[in-house]
Amino acid sequence: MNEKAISQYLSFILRHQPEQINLELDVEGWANINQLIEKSEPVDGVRLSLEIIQSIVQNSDKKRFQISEDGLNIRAVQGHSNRQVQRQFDLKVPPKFLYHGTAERFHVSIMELGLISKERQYVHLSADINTAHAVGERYGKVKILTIDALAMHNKGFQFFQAENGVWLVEHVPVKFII
Ligand code: HQG
Repeated sequence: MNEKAISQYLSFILRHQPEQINLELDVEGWANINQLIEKSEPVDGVRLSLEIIQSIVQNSDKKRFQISEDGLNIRAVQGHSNRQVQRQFDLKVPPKFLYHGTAERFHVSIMELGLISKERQYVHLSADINTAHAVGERYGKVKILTIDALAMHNKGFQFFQAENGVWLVEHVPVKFII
């Protein structure tokens, strides 16, 4: 079984395109697990089952998914682009610095526009450089940006933290990128 491919499929459905399989997500991102199992397409020839889903949720390196306490529902905790989902995250005071890993080739544009969320609802930041590196690596030669998060907070920017530790903010203006 290709756990990575199944995890990517779940990310695609639960963050971006539930419409593709006519699955409903509520405003907090929850989908009914039985409906997900019924409606999902096979991944590399493997049909989703409750056991497979539970194993993916437990093994997800970034803790991308959450199963509700009653076991009935599943969601991606962050990373949504789907506009049906408008999760309420807790406001949190960030540490002095947060990090964002990106590609070197995006740097010029970032230093013009700041960090923008593009397709997603938030810019994603991490508290440690290694995570930022892993995120940036997906795009090629990595550029790590240090964000003066506490200064942003002091200017009234709202920071949120998802259940898996990822920091979220709507936009990072250029002057806070160190
Ligand atoms: C870049 C994955 C040009 C930004 C990761 C990033 C993360 C700009 C890309 C999570 C820009 C957007 C999110 C500007 C931002 N000009 N480029 N002004 N502002 N960008 O995928 O942060 O494995 O939407 O630097 O690990 O890369 O899927 O965001 O390179 O946690 O669970 O535009 O997704 O998690 O890309 O990644 P993304 P991200 P999963």
